[in-house]
Amino acid sequence: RDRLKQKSASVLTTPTMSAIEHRLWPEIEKITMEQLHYARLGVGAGGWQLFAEDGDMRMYRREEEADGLVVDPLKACHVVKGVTGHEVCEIFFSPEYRTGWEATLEDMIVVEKVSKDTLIFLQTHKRIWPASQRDALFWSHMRRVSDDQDPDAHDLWIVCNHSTEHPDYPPNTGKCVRVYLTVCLVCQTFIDPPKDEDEIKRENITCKITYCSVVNPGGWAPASVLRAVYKREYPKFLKRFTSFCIDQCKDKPITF
Ligand code: 16C
Repeated sequence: RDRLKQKSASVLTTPTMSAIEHRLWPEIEKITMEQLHYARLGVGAGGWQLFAEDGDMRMYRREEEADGLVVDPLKACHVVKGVTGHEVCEIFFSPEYRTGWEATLEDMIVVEKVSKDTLIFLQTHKRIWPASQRDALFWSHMRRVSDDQDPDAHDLWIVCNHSTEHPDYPPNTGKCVRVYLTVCLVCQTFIDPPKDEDEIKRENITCKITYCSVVNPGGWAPASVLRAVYKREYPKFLKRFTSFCIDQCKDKPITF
């Protein structure tokens, strides 16, 4: 634990100055902290139903509708060996990796670079027949949070994505209907300590992942099709994303 704390001391513990000065900052701060709290609540209470299970991966959902549209919240947990929470969050956040793991993506641009830990993305996603194609405009914020809840005080990283507006990219003007999303990925690193004199190797590291998502389809989409699509696509996403992380990190020095 001390070694992990020492390793983490050099990394960012607070958001960068330019993010704090941005017009969206109060919202980014509020939603990110709310999402962290929500992710840590677990699935014991709150009516979560298990819908997918594979190895250490568990996926839960709650059936919910808003204005006749399916908005089922999703919560997933997974345990991945050989990568740190910082590495997993970096890969989820950084635009350079996205096409390597995001299978539903058709196109992506960075609309604004708020700071090195906060970006605004515009994405178009593959069309689901018979609904219209969807796009999403959202800020994405990544940070390390000191963990005062856990007596072991493990390293904790979060990426939070939340829909926003931008005057240059108004919704529903072209062929796409805009979806509205709140997503978070929370990662904790655990080290199974090797003998004192040994350095920490990838085989000694485990990353515990919690992924939460609520997506409002923004317009008509048949409920049965939508539920069938997310039951197939979310497990596919988490398996593909985590194996992509393992593959990206395996020959690189560990980033705590
Ligand atoms: O969190 C994930 N990815 C992040 C980075 O891209 C980010 C993006 C979230 C996108 C949310 C979904 C947008 C609509 C997708 C349309 C689905 C196309 C499926 C095509 C199948 C051939 O936070 C990982 C996201 C993993 C997404 C799994 C799929 C979720 C389906 C939800 C249904 C949305 C409504 C679509 C209405 C037609």
